Amino acid sequence: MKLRVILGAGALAFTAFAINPAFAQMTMDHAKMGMAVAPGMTDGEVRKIDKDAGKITIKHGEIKHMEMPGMTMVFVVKDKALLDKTSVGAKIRFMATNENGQMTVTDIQPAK
Ligand SMILES: [Cu+2]
Repeated sequence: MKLRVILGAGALAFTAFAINPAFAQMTMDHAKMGMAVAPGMTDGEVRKIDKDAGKITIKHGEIKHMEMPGMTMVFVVKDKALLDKTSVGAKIRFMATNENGQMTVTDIQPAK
């Protein structure tokens, strides 16, 4: 008898999850992601380079594929060798990605 009550409560909880507005929202966001802008190079200017930490501070323009407005921020570089390709004050074009919540630069090219 007691087991039956527990099972009943479990089924109720599952139903509540299925009709939960947060769940519906999650599904909608996923659909929106499918229409997201394809990743592309972003314009920026190097403000600071920390080779030991593998970090670079970039004043960047809008990053459309990450829905991020222009700002100055610190990125982690995927490969520290990328930092040898540029210098403080340089105008660059770079590829930014979100790797497990960490804003990461995967490519740096000099701006033309
Ligand atoms: Cu930013």
